Amino acid sequence: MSLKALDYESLNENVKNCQYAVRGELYLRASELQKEGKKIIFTNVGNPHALGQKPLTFPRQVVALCQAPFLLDDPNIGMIFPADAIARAKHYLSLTSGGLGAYSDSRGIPGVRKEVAEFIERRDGYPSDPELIFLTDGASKGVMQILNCVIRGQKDGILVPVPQYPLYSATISLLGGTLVPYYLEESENWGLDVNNLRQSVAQARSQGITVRAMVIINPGNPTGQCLSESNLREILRFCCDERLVLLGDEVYQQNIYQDERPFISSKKVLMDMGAPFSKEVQLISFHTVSKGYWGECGQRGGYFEMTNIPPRTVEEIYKVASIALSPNVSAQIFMGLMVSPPKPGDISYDQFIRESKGILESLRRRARMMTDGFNSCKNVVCNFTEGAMYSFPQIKLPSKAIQAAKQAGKVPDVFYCLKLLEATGISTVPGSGFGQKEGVFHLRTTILPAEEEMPEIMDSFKKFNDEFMSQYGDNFVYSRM
Ligand code: DCS
Repeated sequence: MSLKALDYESLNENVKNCQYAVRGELYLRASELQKEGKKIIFTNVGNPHALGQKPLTFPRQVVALCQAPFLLDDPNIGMIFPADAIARAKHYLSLTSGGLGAYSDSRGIPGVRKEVAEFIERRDGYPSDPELIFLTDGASKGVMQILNCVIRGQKDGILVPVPQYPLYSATISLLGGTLVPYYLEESENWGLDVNNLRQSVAQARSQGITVRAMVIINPGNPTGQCLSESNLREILRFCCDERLVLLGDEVYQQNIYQDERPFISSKKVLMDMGAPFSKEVQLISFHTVSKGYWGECGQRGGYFEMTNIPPRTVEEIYKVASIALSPNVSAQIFMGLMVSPPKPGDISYDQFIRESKGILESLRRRARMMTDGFNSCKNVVCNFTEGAMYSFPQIKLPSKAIQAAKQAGKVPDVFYCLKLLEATGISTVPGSGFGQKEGVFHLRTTILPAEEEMPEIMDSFKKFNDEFMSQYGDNFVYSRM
C-alpha cells in the first residue's frame, strides 16, 4: 500500500536529517527522570527565567498595561504603576493599530523599528535606517528567514563555526543546503583563524560547493569567547574578498564578563573600515530579548538589521515575512523597551539599573565559579567564559570509557553526560551536539543556576567526575588537544 504524506517513511528527508541537541537525548532522559521525582538541574538551555532569574520590573509593568489597557482608565492606576510605565504603555499602544491583539506590519511596528535604529546609532556611532530593520519572533526566526533567502540548493554552502549553536546546522539541513565548517581554536581561547576559513572555503569549492554566507556568533555559543576588533576586521575583509554575506549573531551582546574585550558590533567595525568595505560587504546582524539581563526567552522578540542589502532583496524578504503576517506584538514592545530602557531622571531608572546590574554582576561571578570549578577537576579543562551564557569544558575521556560507550551504543560524550545526569541530576548537552574536532570531547552547561546553588553543583560535578575517571581511568597522562 502506498504511503501517506505524513507517514514517517515518506517525510521530507531534510526534516528527518536535522538534529537539535539542545533538546535531544539528554534533555529527554532528564525530563523522564524529573517525572520519576528526581531533582534535575536543567543547564541544557540558556533559559534564564526557568532557572529563577526574575524579570525586570519596568518592562513587565509596561507590557502588563499594554495587555490590559482598561487598567489605564482606572482612577487608582497611579497607585500601582509608576508614571513612567503608564506613559510608556500609552506610547506603545499609540504605535499599534488596535493594541496587542492586532497584527502589525510584517516587518514590525514602524515606531519600534525606529527605536531599534536609534539604539544601533547610539551603540555604534553610525546611522541606522529603520526601513532596514525587521522585527522577528526571537532571533531564531530571523536567522531562518535569511538562510531561506540565501540557500538555493544542496550546492550552496554556509560557513559555520564549529563548535556552533545547532540553530545553524539544523536550519541549513532543513533548507537542504550544505554546512561548511570552520574550526575555532580551543587552545587560542576559541579564537578564529582566517587561514582556517580560507582552507574551509577552498575545500568546499573543490567539492563543487558555492560558499555564500558566513556565520559568526559573538559572543560565542557554546564557546563563550568575545571576538576582538582586529579579528572582526579580518573576517569582514575575508567576506569582502570572497563575496560572502556575513550573518552576525550578536544575541549575547549584553553578556560580557571581562573588561579586556568589550562587545563590539560587526556593523561598527564594518563602518570603521570605511570604503570600499563599508559600502560593499553585505551584513545581517541579529539581536533578541531572550538573552542579556532581560532573559525574556518566552516572549519571542528579536530583530535583524540589514547593511548593504539591495532594496529589491529587502522587498523580497518583506514579502516572505508577510506570509507569517506579523511578528508577536507584545514581544515587539519588549524589544522597544530593551533598546530604550528608563533614562537617568526617570522614576523607574534607579530600580532598573539596580536590577539589571545585579543580574549581570552575578552572571560574571557565576562565569568565574563555573570555569574555576571545571578547571579544578581531573581531566577537565575549560576556557574562561568571556561572554554569553555557557561553559564548554573539554573532557579527556579515558580509552576505557570510550570503549564502554561503544558497547552501550552511545557516542562517548553522550555516555559521559548521561552518567553525569543519572548521578547528579545535572542536565547538560554533549559537545557532539555542537560539533567538535574528531576524538575530542566536551559538554556544554549554562552558567545560569542560582549563584547560591553554584558551589554545590560544582562539588557534585567534581565528585562525579573523580569517580568516573577512577572507574574508567587508564593512568594516562593528560595532555590538551
Ligand atoms: N543565536 C544564538 C547564538 C543562540 O544561542 C540563541 C538561543 C538564538 C540565536 C536564538 O534565540 P531566540 O530565538 O530566543 O532569540 N540559544 C539557545 C541555547 O543555546 N540555549 O537556549 C536557547
